[in-house]
Amino acid sequence: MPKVELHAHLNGSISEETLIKLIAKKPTDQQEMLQKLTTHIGDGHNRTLKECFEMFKMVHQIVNDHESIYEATCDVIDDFANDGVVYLELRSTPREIPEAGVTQASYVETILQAIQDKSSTLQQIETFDPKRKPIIVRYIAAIDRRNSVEHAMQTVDIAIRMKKTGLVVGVDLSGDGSVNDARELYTVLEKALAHGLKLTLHLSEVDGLVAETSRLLDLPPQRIGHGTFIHPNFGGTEELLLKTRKLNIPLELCPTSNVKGQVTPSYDKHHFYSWYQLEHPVVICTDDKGVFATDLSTEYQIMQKTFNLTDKMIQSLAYLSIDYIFESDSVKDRLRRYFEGWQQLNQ
Ligand code: 6MZ
Repeated sequence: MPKVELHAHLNGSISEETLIKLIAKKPTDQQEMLQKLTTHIGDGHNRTLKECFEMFKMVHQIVNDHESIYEATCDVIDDFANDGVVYLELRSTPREIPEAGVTQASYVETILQAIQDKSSTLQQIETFDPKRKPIIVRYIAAIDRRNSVEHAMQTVDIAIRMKKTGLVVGVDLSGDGSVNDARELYTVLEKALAHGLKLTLHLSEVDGLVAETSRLLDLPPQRIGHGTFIHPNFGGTEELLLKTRKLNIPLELCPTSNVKGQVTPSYDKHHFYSWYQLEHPVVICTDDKGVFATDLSTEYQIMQKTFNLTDKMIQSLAYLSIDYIFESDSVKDRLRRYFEGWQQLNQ
């Protein structure tokens, strides 16, 4: 089934295979140490979310120069295309790596180069053809909330500057929700909006962020990452629910991430269904398909099985996700025609 992926962090999405390949290219004295890093959570296993954030830092030790950033981005795009993803919004936090000559700007340029080299043209998203696996890729500049306000402003300025490439579509706020108060980033995020960038914010991924979430919803963002603790059934409040509903802000939901990161006790207790029943827009996503050892097809299958959804319901979820991409109406129309082509062949 063709799909769109709207919530994927680059460094969390790198497969074990790619990381092994990247380690093999490092100086021999580093290889043994890098091979010992734990970068994936297999099925039936889980970690605390804090431990997951440590795993991202381990991946960062492997993806630590222009070459590895480029190669990792290319491989992640290939992985998504092979899983039937036709439109991907990939997000990543621009990282300075002084010892490798990487600046925030060159970090983003490297990713954009990989996107340019790997992305299909819009013309290739025309009629569905099972033999081809086209993919359109866009970039979202991520702000890690553990960094300073100045760092976040630099990220937004780079995104604004590179928007003219047509590949940079938005800004994300992510990172460990228990670190810092994201209300301090309000004006930075406002600037992104003022320059025509879209916003997707990790809101209430963890408990205890009601005041912060309420304030950031005032921006408002065009999409919400996770929103695990927004709905009152899941530790949120009526006010947050009403605000989210009134603004009709789509939620990007990442079931395996939430379960393996111990934010949600089990799939059947995932907040997906409460929003789905309200007919509130939701998009199924992977978050970090590498670290959480999953892919988008698996996430759809898990939701289908857990909540007894029919094939039609699942297909409709995937199709409606097109409405929430950070791209123009003409790109949306093209994707819709492509999905409809698949539906006609699979009725
Ligand atoms: C919040 C997350 C995340 O940016 O280096 N990230 N932030 N919640 C999550 N749920 C599990 N998963 C990943 O990719 C890794 C970075 O993405 C964010 C974190 O800031 C992490 O360091 P990039 O490509």
